[in-house]
Amino acid sequence: MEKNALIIIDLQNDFCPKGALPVPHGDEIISYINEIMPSFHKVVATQDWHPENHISFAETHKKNIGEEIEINGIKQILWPKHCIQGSYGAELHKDLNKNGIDLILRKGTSQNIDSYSAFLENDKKTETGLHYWLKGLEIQKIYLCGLALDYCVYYSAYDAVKFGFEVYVILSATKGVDVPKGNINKVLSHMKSLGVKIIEKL
Ligand code: VGL
Ligand code: ZN
Repeated sequence: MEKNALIIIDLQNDFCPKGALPVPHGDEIISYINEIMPSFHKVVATQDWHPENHISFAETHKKNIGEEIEINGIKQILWPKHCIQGSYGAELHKDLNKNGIDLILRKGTSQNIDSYSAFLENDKKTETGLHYWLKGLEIQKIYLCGLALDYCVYYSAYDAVKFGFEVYVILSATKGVDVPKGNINKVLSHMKSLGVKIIEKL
């Protein structure tokens, strides 16, 4: 039988309502995620985990939130400070069932490069190592959920396809920010064109 894994992207306080970079209704997917966890051979949770003066923070550059800059040829949207290493905002949401998680992977830990994807940093070269772990366990199908659909979930799906996994995105277990407006529909069509299977529920 083919082995599958659930990858829960960035279900952290800062991406939930009242957080520093809130995804609308981000916390409403948690109970469903807890419910489906037992259906997978392995469950991975990622944590966006940035140093204080991370390159992705508007404050680091004394620029405005939402501006886009280019550093070493890599486009970077500037975000409010979020998911600072060791902070409350960086913790996984308290309602997420931690006992069901096999691996917690931290990303975006280097000062000078962001990492939306759970697989590759934003230079599209530096590996997090997650694909080795999954391949080492002979996992072929991966199911993505979590926050935010049009950023970290999307980039993770993109790379997962490139690494040769069969990739699913579970819509009722993810929420997006839709920034800029229309972004969610744009990434959904792009993922479909890449062969990602967009499903409503498990
Ligand atoms: C994310 C923006 C900045 C995400 C992380 O988890 O989608 N978005 N850092
Ligand atoms: Zn981030």
